[in-house]
Amino acid sequence: MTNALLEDLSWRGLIYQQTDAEGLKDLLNNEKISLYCGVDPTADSMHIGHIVPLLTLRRFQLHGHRPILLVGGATGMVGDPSGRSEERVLQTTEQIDKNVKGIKTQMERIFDFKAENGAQMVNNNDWIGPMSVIEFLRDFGKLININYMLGKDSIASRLDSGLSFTEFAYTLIQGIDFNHLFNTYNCKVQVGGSDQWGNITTGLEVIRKTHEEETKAFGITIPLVTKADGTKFGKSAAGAVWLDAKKTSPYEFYQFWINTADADVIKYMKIFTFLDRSEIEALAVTVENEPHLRKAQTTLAEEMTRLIHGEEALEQAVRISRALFSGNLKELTADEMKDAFKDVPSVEMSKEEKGIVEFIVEASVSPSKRQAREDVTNGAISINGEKVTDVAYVVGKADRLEDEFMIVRRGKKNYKMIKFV
Ligand code: 545
Repeated sequence: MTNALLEDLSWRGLIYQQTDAEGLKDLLNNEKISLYCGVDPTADSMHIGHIVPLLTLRRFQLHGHRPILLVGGATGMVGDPSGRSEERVLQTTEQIDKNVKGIKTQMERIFDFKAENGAQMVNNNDWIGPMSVIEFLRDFGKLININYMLGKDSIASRLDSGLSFTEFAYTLIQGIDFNHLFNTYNCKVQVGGSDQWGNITTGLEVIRKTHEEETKAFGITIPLVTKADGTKFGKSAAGAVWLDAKKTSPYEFYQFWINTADADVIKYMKIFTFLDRSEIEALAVTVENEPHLRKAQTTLAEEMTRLIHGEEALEQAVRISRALFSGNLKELTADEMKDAFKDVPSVEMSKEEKGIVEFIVEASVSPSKRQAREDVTNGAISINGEKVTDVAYVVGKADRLEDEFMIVRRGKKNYKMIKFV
């Protein structure tokens, strides 16, 4: 027998390792389960790499299973050594509390909390926090052999470069979590990125040692998202692509997906969107036959921006993109312009009134007065999307947006942001 959900996950390339593929298939064919994934509050926002396991949990939810979303209020205070070559700096409890809030809000967007199989949010500080050292060592430490722990990648790879006892103990705390959720919610599966394999299997070890022979739990890991050209996934010119709109605006977020290479776009649609197989396969044909239309990229950008930022933010992102493409800036608000031109070169200038020719030379828009005069008369210069063709024009207060900035364009695509000080 096959299982539709697992077949879909494997078609999407979402399965890297499984602890017991046959056993999991039987389980999913026989019952609706609870399953979990954890996120540590090491930052106040997730970036797009972090959400792949959560989106996978959402796929389980769409098939009737119940997702449990764990925020690591306790584990965040310790620090997971998995996938890291250096010891972490401890965070303050205030910082962690703030981060927990940010992450919870972002998780809430992705799931349904009201359905019969509504998502459940938990914080491991609720059961790890009150645990005493003696309880930790006697009830759990005793179950795990040091030799077993030394075999874990996250630990073995750090033995030479250095690993504190604190980070060494991390995997056992995550193991206790899985056991706790197994006991409390009958949670039978943990999902995580490939770096989480060691922590997930520690949990299975704790469950196995504290339960009867036939009790069974499972682990699945998801591969790291890669790019066809070998560069790191999830980075834009400005750095990581965050879910927090204050760190990565919806317009930048939208542009990130729009700029996906043809060689990657179908893979990303499978990993990140909830479009079904036939829709994605139809888009794959357009990438082959009419790549210049960038239909798949547009759909990917729309789906992702709508999911993370909502319909209104998506519409705004599309409006900014269109205005920039057509050069018709007049339809944008001052805020939208600021957002759209965040990455264009900028110069600082004084608020003193100046003739247009002098102004664009000082702003380094045109290289010389002679060229500047020619640019203006030829209609090559515009201010905030409005052509200026009169060499006698005086640039002043009326040209400043919010009395603060201005967008000057020379030719088709050369934009400059002027900031007034
Ligand atoms: C803690 C307690 C549990 C179960 C899991 C955890 C967290 C886990 C971990 N996960 C990573 C993480 O990154 C910080 C996010 C910053 C906002 O450290 N020990 O929390 C990442 N995770 C998602 C994927 C991951 C992983 O959130 O699993 O592989 C990245 O893709 O690194 O009981």
